[in-house]
Order: sequence, then C-alpha cells, then structure tokens
Amino acid sequence: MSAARKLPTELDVVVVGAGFSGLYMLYKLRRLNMTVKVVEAGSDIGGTWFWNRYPGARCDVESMHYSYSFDPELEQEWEWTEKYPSQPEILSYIHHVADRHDLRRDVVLDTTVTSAHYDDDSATWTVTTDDGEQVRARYCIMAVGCLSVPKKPEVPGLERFRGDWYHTCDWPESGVDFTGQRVAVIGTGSSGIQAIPIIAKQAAELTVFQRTPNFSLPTFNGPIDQDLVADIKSRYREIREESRRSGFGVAIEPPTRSALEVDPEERLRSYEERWQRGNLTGVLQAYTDLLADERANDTAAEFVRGKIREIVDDPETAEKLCPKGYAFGTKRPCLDTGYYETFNNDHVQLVDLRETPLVEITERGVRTSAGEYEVDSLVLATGFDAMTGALLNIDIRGRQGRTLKDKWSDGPALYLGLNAAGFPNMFTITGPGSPSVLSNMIVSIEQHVEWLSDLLEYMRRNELRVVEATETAEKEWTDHVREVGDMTLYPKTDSWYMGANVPGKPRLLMAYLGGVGPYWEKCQQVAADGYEGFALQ
Ligand code: FAD
Ligand code: N01
Repeated sequence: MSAARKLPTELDVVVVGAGFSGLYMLYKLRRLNMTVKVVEAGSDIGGTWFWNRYPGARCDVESMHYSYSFDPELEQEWEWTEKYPSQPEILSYIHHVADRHDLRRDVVLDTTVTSAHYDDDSATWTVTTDDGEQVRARYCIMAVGCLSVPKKPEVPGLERFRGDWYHTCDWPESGVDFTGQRVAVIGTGSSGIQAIPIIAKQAAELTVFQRTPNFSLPTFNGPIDQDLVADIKSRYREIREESRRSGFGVAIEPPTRSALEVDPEERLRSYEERWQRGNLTGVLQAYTDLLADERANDTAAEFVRGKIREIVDDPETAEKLCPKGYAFGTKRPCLDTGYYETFNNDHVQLVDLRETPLVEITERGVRTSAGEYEVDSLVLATGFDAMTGALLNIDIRGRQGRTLKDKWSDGPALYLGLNAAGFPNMFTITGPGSPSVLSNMIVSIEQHVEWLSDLLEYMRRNELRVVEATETAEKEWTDHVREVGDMTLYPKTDSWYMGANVPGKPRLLMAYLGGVGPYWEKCQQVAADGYEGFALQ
C-alpha cells in the first residue's frame, strides 16, 4: 500500500520555504481564502533560525525591530530579553507566531521541492517534491531564503577528515561540546565571528583560518533596556512606518554631511560616540558619503582598524586582523561579542590564508602551504551560495520549458526583485533586485508578502489568471539596480553580495541599493497604476 500523500494534487498557491517569509505569506493567503501549502525541506519551521544553531548565533538588528509588525497585539505582548535576540529566542518567537495563528497545519515538513514547471495551456505550475509527489497550482511563491544554501570551501579532502566537521548553517540540534578539543574554524564572516569567541571558551586549542579580515563592531549586548521597550511599544506603529520609509529598514536619523567636510577631531568624536552605541548603522551612517567615496570611507575604516590595534595585544596578529584593500561596509560588516579580544588568548592562533593559502583538508586536519594543522573538529563558517543558490537548486522552467538557470546565465534578472519575464505567476520574496539582504529583512519580507497578497487579490477580483513581468520592465529595472549600485563602492569589493564568493557565479550586485522607502514607493506606484510593467490576462 502506498504512503498517504503529504500534498493535495491541486492548490491555488504553493509556497516554498517556511521561514519568516513563507509563514507570513501563508497567513496572508489564508485571509484571501486561497488553498495553500508551504513546503519546507527542514524538519521544522523557522528557516534561517532553524538551521543556524551554531554557538553565538544571533541577529544584528535589535530585537524590537527584528520582528513582525502585522500583528499589533503580538508586538505589545511579546517580551524580548536581550538587546540583540539569540537564535533560540528568535526561533521560539517564530514558533509562537505559528501557533498563535495556527499556521503549522498547512506546512509540509521534511520535503524538498525539486522542480517547478509552468504549463502554458493551463497557466499552472506543476511542483514536484523529492518524494515524487506532484501538485498543480495557479501560483508558485519562492520563499526559499537568500542565505539558505551552504557553501563549502573549494579545497579537496573534506570526506577524508577523520574528526567531526560542522557547517555553521547545518548545526546539530543537540549542540556540540568542544571541551578539551583542538578545533579549527575556517571563515571569518558574521557566522565565524560570532562562533569563534564561544568555541574559544570551550576548546583546548583553537586555530582560526582567515582569508579576508572583516570589519566587526561590538554589540554591547545585554538585557534589553525596559525604558526603551516601553518607549518603543508606546509608539510602535509610528516606528514601523518610519522603518518602511527608511533606507535600510530601521528608523534612524539619516546623515546630512560628508565625512570630508568635518574636521578630523570632530569626525573621530562622532565615530567614537557611534561605536559605543553597539550597532551596525551607527558608524556607517555617520556621514552621507561613507559608502560612495573611498576617501570618506577610509576615515571610518581607519577608525575601526585603530580599535582593532587597541584591542589586540600582539601587533602582528592585530595587523592580520585589520581589513585593508576594500571599503568598510561593502562586505557585510559584523557585530560581535569579544571577537578581537579572543586573539589575546594563548590557546588561540590566527592563520592568514593570504600568506599561506589553504591547500586541502587531510585525515587529521587542515593543510596550508605552510604545513598541516592537526585538529579534532573542523567548523566551516564558509557562508552561502547567496540570493540565487536556493532558486537555482530547483529545476524551474517557465514558458516553452525555458529554465531559470538558462535565463540567469549572466546573472539574475527580475522585475522589482519579484517576478521574471517568461515565468508567469511565479514570485520571489526578497529576490535579487529588491533591497533584501541590504535591509532589515523582516521589513522587506513583510512589504513583499503584502504586495503579493494585494496582487493576488486584484487578480481574483478582476478575473485574471496570468501575471508576468514584461521584458522591457524587467530590463529597465535590472539596469536601474545596476546603475544605483554603480554609484556606490559595493561593486568594487569581492563579496557574496556580488556573487564573488562562489567560483563561476556571475559577478553583479544582487540587491537593490536605492533604499527600502523609495523601493516601497515604487512598488506602491506600480500597483496603483494597474500593475504597470506586468502583462495581465
Ligand atoms: P529563510 O529563513 O532562509 O527560509 C527559507 C526556507 O526555505 C528554509 O527553511 C529552507 O530550508 C527552505 N527551502 C529552500 N529551498 C527549498 C526547497 N527547494 N524545498 C523546500 N524548502 C526549501 N537578516 C536581518 O535582517 N538581520 C539579521 O540580523 C540577520 N541575521 C542573520 C543571521 C544568520 C546566521 C543568517 C544565515 C541570516 C541572517 N539574516 C538576518 C537574514 C535572514 O535570512 C532573514 O532575516 C530571514 O530570516 C529570512 O527569512 P526567509 O523566510 O526569507 O528565508
Ligand atoms: O558567510 P560569509 P557567513 N577558503 O560569506 C571564508 C548573515 N549572517 O555565514 O571573505 C578560505 O560572510 C570567507 O572568506 P572571503 C549576514 O548577512 C548574519 O559568515 O571570501 N576561506 C569568509 O571569511 C552575513 O553576511 C549574522 O575571503 C573561505 C567566510 O568564509 C551572511 O549571513 C550572522 C573559503 C564566509 O563568510 C553570511 O555570513 C551570521 C575558502 N575556500 C550570518 N570560502 C549576524 O550577525 C569561504 N571562506 C546578523
């Protein structure tokens, strides 16, 4: 007897992914009385916050702002405990929201979507899962995450390694105790920088393999300030609105002056005061031109390098940790708790892979051009195939069977980061070409979900069944995304924003830098003009 099906054969909408995006999409579609299922590869909901359980995993947008705004009672009731929420706290928040709105009953877990094919005649998508089930749906919404496909280091030998190895984004649920072990960490991005201080506290010896040093600022994390909570809760609606209209999805006072027009002492005072705030936007938002002018940027970069030299006792190690040769902010900067201080411990050593490149993983550890480092456990904090990885892992075929992979061979193209010409009725949430990873993502997720739910309601009200970006609208938007990016320093840096961390990936800035507020206005205007740039039938 065959096992019971997990999915019905027909639905209005299939949503792929049960993180913040997929769950909110489900909530909105239910309110439209649409039949919908969310298909999730993981064994539970939560997305990023389900998978990334490495020690120290934490958000770097403050708790009061990294949360849904769609449920005003929830935002009054929910109590965050720390300034920056930890992974377990965010996951329990997601579980709470799912239970509060009874979302789980429409989520199908442990199931990977392997293909989605569009049929021109019926104007439906056939979605296939890894257990061979197929479901036909009018709409397919990809809530697959921008940072959900792990990337391993491009060196041979991992399968030979006799110890245990872990990727930060696929961490065992039971945790890992490194007590008494010799541990290696490869990678010093946000994940590595959060995990390293905690692993160092457990391990007998820790070796950190660094290819590119990162700019990292202290969180000064701690129990949440209750006066601040009361103040925010008393005007949450207003703050949420300001966030939606802001540059990066967090309501802050925008800078008004160039870094080059103030005298060096005043500049230093301003950077110091902002450093003490313990957030990402402080120093980077001090002046208008920090992300656009190299000389301006270097004033902030040198300030951070000065801090590293102050914190790290050994001058040689400090110099290795100092980021040089790229602009501060153009690789995602990190927030840490005691990262640079960790290198003042005798049992922690830093290996600079620019001096002695990684050669291979061996049975016993890690080999660089300088020799072999024997370890018991290996932690890969080597990041993600970001933005496009999860979409291109699925065999997506649009009109006339054209694959998304083929369409995107020179890089992703989507109108408004929402829909690709030739792929009708398929949408991405926080897709390439939207502010996405260059914003407080919850704000961007809510904006996309609400815009899509309005569109689907409009389609139904007007008895329409196919919506698709025109080639012209897609091209104009994609050119605009590039032009705005080219006005900044981002394209000059090799980063995952540019696809530069994955060999062979097209190199282009995948997120839209025009700002969350202006982007939101553009989307509103498109909808108000009868979905300008989309062909509807
Ligand atoms: P995800 O949470 O990534 O969920 C996507 C889900 O889709 C995953 O569960 C995945 O398993 C599933 N999926 C993918 N492909 C398939 C498939 N083919 N079939 C079935 N299921 C599939 N953002 C911020 O704004 N601020 C932060 O401080 C911040 N911190 C972060 C820290 C870490 C460690 C990471 C990795 C990301 C962080 N982010 C942060 C970005 C974070 O990804 C978003 O804020 C947000 O959680 C994304 O939600 P999502 O639902 O869009 O995607
Ligand atoms: O990944 P990364 P991540 N040999 O790509 C190195 C979010 N996030 O998981 O820079 C040697 O940033 C690589 O070196 P290089 C946030 O958006 C947020 O840390 O390519 N080294 C780099 O040092 C973040 O930006 C938080 O030269 C190799 C590291 O591995 C995004 O997720 C926390 C290598 C990868 O860094 C990704 O962060 C965690 C190789 N072959 C994540 N390949 C917050 O705090 C890669 N590296 C909110």
